[in-house]
Amino acid sequence: MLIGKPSAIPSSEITPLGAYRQFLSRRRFLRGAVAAGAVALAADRVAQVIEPDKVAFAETRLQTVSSPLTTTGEQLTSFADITHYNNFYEFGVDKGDPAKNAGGLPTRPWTVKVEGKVAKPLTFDIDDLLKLRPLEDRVYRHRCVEAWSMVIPWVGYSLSEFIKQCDPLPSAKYVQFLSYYDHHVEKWSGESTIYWPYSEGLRMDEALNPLTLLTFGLYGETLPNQDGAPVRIVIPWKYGFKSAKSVVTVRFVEKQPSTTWNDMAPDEYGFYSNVNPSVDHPRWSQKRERRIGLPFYAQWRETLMFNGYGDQVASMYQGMNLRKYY
Ligand SMILES: Nc1nc2c(c(=O)[nH]1)N[C@H]1C(S)=C(S)[C@@H](COP(=O)(O)O)O[C@H]1N2
Ligand SMILES: [Mo]
Repeated sequence: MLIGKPSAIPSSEITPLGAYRQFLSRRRFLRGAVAAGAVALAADRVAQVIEPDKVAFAETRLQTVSSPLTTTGEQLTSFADITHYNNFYEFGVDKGDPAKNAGGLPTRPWTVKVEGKVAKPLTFDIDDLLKLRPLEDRVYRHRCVEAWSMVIPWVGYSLSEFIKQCDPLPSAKYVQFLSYYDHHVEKWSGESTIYWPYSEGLRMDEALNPLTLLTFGLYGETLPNQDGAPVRIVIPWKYGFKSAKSVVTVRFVEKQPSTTWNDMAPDEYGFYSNVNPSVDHPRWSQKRERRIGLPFYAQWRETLMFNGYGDQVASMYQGMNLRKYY
């Protein structure tokens, strides 16, 4: 039976994304079959119904190169989990809400405005940003402040490459990122008491650290809306909330910028928010984390200082009391 056909793909080709595509193509086939009517389907019509699936994926496929900054050896979190267990409060407060509600985010046309302490303000079109540097595959551990984690194959290039193009002035000591905000599109944003737009920020050296990724995709494809399309920041040694999604403004500033979670609850969320197993959140421990998607007996693991990226980032915090600057 044709509906069963995708399962004929050899299991060696079933990557987490491959399995997800099979699931989608099966679903699309069913939808296509309904659209074609109850009339018996001619063989060539069936082929057409299946074919567009490949086209749809081809449009979102990104050309990538491998990266020396990738993390290896850990099992990747499945595409399904990465795209259905999200925090994106503009689209609702439950983990499943962004996947359901972010479909209306208008990701084209899209521009990123650069302002503040720069030689001159600039606006970049997303399609030019995509071409600015070769896109790298970078697998990173992703550790949320709520003590869960994933392993995600992101696609992007170092934020530092973008910052070079922005020509910041010597007075620029911090970078602030602002997310897209339109309460007509993001009708769910009223479910929380956040002051929109979502804002995050980094000290300049953190922003320039090669690990900090300007991120356009995951699993080799453009970002799904719920993961922060069309462009987000990823800072693998910090808690997930530092990584602003769907960025529209990059602002270079002299003083530490105000940031969403730090403003909301400064005792719970510091500006730095480096992953640190020895500094607990006031309401829960940060010593351990639950890896999403693993069987329950294998989920819990020790959290690593700087999420395991200490070799590359610890020197930036030398002499700083990380209990005070949490
Ligand atoms: N604009 C915006 N960015 C955001 C958030 C948000 O609610 N809005 N949530 C943050 C939090 S708390 C986390 S843990 C990560 C989650 O990223 P993910 O859904 O891709 O795993 O996005 C961060 N970036
Ligand atoms: Mo988070």
